[in-house]
Amino acid sequence: MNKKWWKEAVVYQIYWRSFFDSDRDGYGDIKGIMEKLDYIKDLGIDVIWLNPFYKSPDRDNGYDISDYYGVMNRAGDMATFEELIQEIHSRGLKVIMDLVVNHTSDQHPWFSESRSSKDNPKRDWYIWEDPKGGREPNNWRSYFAPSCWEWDEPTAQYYYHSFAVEQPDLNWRNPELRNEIYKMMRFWLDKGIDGFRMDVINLLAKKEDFSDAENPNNISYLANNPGIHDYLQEMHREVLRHYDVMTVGEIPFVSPEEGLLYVDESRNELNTLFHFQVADDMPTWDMLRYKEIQTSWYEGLEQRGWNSQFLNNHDHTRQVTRYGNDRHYRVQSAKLLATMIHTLPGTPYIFQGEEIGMTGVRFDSIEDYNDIAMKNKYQEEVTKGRDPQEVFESLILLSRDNSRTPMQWNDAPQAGFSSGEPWIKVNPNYKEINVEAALNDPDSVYFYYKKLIALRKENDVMVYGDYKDLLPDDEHLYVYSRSCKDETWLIVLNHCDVEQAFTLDGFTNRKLILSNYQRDLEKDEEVLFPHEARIYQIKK
Ligand code: TEU
Repeated sequence: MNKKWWKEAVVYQIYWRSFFDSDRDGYGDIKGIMEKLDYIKDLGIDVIWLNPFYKSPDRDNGYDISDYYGVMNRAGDMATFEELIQEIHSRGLKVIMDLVVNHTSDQHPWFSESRSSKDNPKRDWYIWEDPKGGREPNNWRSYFAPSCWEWDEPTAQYYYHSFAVEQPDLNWRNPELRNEIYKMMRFWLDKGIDGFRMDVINLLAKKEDFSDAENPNNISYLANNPGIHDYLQEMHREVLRHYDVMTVGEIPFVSPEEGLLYVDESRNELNTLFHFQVADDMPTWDMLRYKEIQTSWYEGLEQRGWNSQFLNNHDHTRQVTRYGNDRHYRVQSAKLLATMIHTLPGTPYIFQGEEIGMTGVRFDSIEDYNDIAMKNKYQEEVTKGRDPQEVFESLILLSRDNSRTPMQWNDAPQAGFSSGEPWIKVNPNYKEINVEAALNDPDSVYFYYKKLIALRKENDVMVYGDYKDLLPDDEHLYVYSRSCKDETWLIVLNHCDVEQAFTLDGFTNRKLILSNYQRDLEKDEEVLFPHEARIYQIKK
């Protein structure tokens, strides 16, 4: 496969509002990121992905943009952002920004114009429909609301929103709108950023026909509609091909066959993607399903398109809580999951705090939560007459706030995140789990990540090697190889709470390169401890 910097990179996601607060307003900020760049550089990171910091009423934490050319006051200002780009580049790092162009905020001036009258020149920049039989045009749900249609009194029509009511969808059929977006993309690229993480980019095209869905709860009708590839190819022609940048599309509801259409190198659309088969199919760990997903994506994209590897981000419960065992084997299972993500084919992502094994959270009441997805769902269910406590309990495990609590820097009040009142409570376990403690412990999750990242830099086989699952039917062990011309690596993972026997017969000329247990392998190499992970190099 063609070599590219973004294939070899390790990406670190900064959810800035929870990263480091430099001005005591309770929100992390751009200056705060600047103060921590050396920490990120030391870990071995190549690329930083910043969640959106454009001007926004902040109903959906920055994913509701009211001005694409401005910086949210909470985050800082444009001059500070420009300084941040310089500081990032001067350390040899790169930075990609979130691009949120499926929808704007309902406070965006474009939307104010669009809703003002049916003949406003921007009417067609959003999606408007007449009522049908006195109600919504169809039975579709949105991600965050019971209907994807919202009635707007001034012009007596409904507008379409894939997410919250406050996030009207843009109409990508309109060429003027598309050009306006391309102009905005060039504005940021010309400032020197190195690419985009593209929010729900496969939702841009809408169905031609708004007839009812058979099962409105399966909201995949919102995505992958005809026209989407034309828009992305146009975006590539108009903007992306003129810069050496990385693009990663957030692409829900796709199989590997559909995913390939977005990232096939010969199609000139996107470099790589986040698909959500793991997040959507696996509320908790499911080894057989996970292996199936990995194999089918490897085979589906092989030699033609590039995958991304992640188990959590700002929308998903932290991986050691959701997919590991944060109660009895937090450190070991955090290391095992890291081993897996950094040795599977694709670019690995680290979500801030993952590198110290931060966990999900369990607050006492719905009042302590901020997540609009969780709050809207809670309201919807309680309004139906369901027991509020029961509804609350059912929403805790997958609340997006699980990953949004402040970064735990040390054991000082507010975990050293802020000397003000944080916008969301800190996880009470910060006294034990924090960066300072990790840096003082050579066996910490942090130092394990550092080793893994360094290994990836030195060994192309981790990036470009062929992948083969050697035990597809085992429910606990995940054993696979990565191989290049004259080198094979063997990754052995025991993803469960009990020991497992394992034979290394057939792998004679082996050398252990990394493991998450300190023990004498000479004696009992063929027993795998709970959540044990090993990487071997096999010489021909
Ligand atoms: O998320 C979209 C989203 O909710 C899905 O990608 C979801 O995570 C996936 O289908 C798995 O179930 C993006 C942003 O990441 C999120 O924070 C925003 O709220 C949302 O778009 C709207 O902009």
